[in-house]
Amino acid sequence: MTVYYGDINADGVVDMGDALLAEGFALGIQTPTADQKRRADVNGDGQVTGADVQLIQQYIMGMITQFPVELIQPPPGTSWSPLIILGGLTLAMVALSRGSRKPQKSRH
Ligand SMILES: [Ca+2]
Ligand SMILES: [Ca+2]
Repeated sequence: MTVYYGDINADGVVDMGDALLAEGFALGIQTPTADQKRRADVNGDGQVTGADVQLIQQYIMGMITQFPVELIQPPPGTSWSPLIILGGLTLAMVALSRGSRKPQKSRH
């Protein structure tokens, strides 16, 4: 199995070196390349923040075995399985139905 997300320095393992790199990106100390940014954004929100650093640390500690981004966006070069597409559609539909159900506040 290829390691992609979380493996920011691309050495095949997710370890503290990657967590430190992610921290550097999150704090703005280091500027990631496009590929590094994609590897570091493990929750898939398009930005590298403390939340991603936390997820990478949790992964290293074995608290999680998968990053949230892997459920919504497979690593580049991976073909989309029908199951993932179905899951993505479900997520999109949930997001849409949530958006349309905004509570209407009466303004006075
Ligand atoms: Ca690494
Ligand atoms: Ca992120």
